[in-house]
Amino acid sequence: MGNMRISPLIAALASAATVAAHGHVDHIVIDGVSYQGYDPTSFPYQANPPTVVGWATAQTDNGFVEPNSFTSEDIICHKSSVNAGGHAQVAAGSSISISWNTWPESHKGPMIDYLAACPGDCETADKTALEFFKIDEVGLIDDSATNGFWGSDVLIANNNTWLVQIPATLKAGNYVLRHETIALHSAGSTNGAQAYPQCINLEVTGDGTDVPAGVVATELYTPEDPGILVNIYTTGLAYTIPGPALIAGASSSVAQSSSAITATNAATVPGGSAATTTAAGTTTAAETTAATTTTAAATTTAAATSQVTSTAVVSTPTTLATSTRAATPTTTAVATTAATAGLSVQSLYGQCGGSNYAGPTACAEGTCNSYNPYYYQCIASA
Ligand SMILES: [Cu+2]
Repeated sequence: MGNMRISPLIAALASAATVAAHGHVDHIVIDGVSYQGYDPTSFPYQANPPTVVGWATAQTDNGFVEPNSFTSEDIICHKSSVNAGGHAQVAAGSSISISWNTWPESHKGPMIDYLAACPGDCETADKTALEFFKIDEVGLIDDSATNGFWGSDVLIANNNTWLVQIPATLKAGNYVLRHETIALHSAGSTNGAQAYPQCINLEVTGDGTDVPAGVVATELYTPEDPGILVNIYTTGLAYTIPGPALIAGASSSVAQSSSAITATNAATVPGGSAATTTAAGTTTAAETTAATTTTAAATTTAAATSQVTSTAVVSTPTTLATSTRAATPTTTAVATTAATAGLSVQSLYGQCGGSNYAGPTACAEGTCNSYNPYYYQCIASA
């Protein structure tokens, strides 16, 4: 298909037909331990939904927040969000695997993660006062792919899972992780972008001292930001990821891979001890079965009866690209072999070199330009 572009109209029709395929964060995995997320499509209908690490929302259709609502509370942690009743513990410097139940390929856009420190427990924090700082962002990676190869495409290629690293120097304490994709398939029209923020409560441990400055979520974006009002169906797009700059020292993303689940925990409630020892959530089951998921009260009957459907968590690392304007080479990825496999010559705007890159280094058109040690790209000759 080469550089053929799908028109916004066709894309809009396609999205209308696939509304049911929108997704949400089903679970997260920290050091092999899975914690259930908030399921907006089922929990609101349950008399006693489980206490989870994900914030509750009222978007039972897996919907989105439109740009006209970017200054409303809905943009904080999604529509009518309510603080999660529990949290998960994570060491500063560790990575969290955020697993969506599904995501439609047509809904291309950036993947962005923020943290905000809670003054006390995040379970009772005032969401309107949370000040978010950005800890990772991946936007348009390869414009030469049809309609571009985006952060959302990396998510999909990695089993609908996104890996984010908690900054190693972060001060210990309670934080809200705001994980988000912004679908841009209709963003060429005013109020056409779709934000899908979801929040998770974390208790970060460690001996760091950094608490980066942030902004309240209602000031993150405007409907006219170049990364919000943007036609992605053009060639040569230089995409600007919306929101504040990454915090100092952060790389745009860590290498994406999925995490095998070896245990399942319930969320820890405030005042409770670590989840691994709380009675309510005793670690159970799973026993390294990759397909195990997240029932809060994972019972020993598990496997056969638990929601075997949702995950497909595997430990096979993917080799997808993430962009790299990184200060810390050790945590950056690159690769792109998936996007370029099978090609002996790279196309215009495709990657043509960089550490860990295994794809073609010759450009079919233009010349191979080195932007940094991790990313070379075929660009039009001057
Ligand atoms: Cu949609």
